[in-house]
Amino acid sequence: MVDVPELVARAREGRPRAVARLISLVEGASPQLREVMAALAPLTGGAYVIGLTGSPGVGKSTTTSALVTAYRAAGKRVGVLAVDPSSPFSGGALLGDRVRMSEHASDPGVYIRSMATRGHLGGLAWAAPQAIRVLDAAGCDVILVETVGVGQSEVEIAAQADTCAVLLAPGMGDGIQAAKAGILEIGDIYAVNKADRDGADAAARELNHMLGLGEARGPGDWRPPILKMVAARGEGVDELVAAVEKHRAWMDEHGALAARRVRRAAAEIETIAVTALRTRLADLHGNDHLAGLAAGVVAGELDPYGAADTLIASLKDA
Ligand SMILES: Nc1nc2c(ncn2[C@@H]2O[C@H](COP(=O)(O)OP(=O)(O)OP(=O)(O)O)[C@@H](O)[C@H]2O)c(=O)[nH]1
Ligand SMILES: [Mg+2]
Repeated sequence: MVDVPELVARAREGRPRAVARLISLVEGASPQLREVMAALAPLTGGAYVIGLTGSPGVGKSTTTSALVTAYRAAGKRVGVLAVDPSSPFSGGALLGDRVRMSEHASDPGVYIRSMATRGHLGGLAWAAPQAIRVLDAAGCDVILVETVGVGQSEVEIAAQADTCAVLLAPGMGDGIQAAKAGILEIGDIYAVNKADRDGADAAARELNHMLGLGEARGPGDWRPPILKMVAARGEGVDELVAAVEKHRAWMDEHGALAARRVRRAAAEIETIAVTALRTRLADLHGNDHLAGLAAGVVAGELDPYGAADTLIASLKDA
């Protein structure tokens, strides 16, 4: 058993091991999480969450690392949550990201953590917001969430950030891939990275065209800018930081930040509730009540809707 108040107090002091421990509790779906989240709740809300998404290999981690450098130079404490769709739910840093982030490894003002999507009942949609809460409560001013733009929950996590940056790179069909993945609807900022390669201008034009097609904006609406970057050389990163600032200011002015955070919390609550219900339903598998209802449906004595209603009603007393 973990001494939660003690651990939270240490995390609040910015001790990296306490922060890591709390995120491990999230990853392990610890029964103590309820207590952890109750203790963290009054400490959250101070961090600004920036989502970065895009196709595999467009330069998200390189950009994230460059953003860390920029925000550190501005004296901010920074948290990084890198979400990886393929690796096991290990909690360790990914090899490639470890290399790209290595310059920040010894900086006590930076927390870097990677999480994988598999291996948990509620999945990433359940775990990521809670990991963000830990980083927020630990005093991070800025939290960068890198998710690869494939898969619904990865895309959603980026979309639920305060500001969502979508990265593309020049190359055949990247824009089309982005459209397929649904990431052309979610960007508050678009950046064509690897602008040192041929085709960056064409990619930016294509993107501009594709964004224009779906446009139904009013005069006061936010217009997502399209930037060009060479993240590997840090070029265009200041412009990205400036665009985030501008988006933030726009949201403040329009009450959009509060609305977005309410939407994010609603999604978080819903995921926790649905996961809890699914766990309870799974516990019913093979139990006599469900078996009895199923037998009734097979025999034609019950219809499946009526049986499901009975099952849901029984959860209330369970
Ligand atoms: N030429 C060029 N290469 C870049 C640039 N930015 C990143 N790269 C390279 O592109 C490769 C992928 O970069 P990452 O930052 O790991 O990309 P990612 O989007 O995080 O990749 P995944 O997390 O695997 O989806 C690396 O070899 C980088 O060095 C750039 O501006 N120009
Ligand atoms: Mg990466």
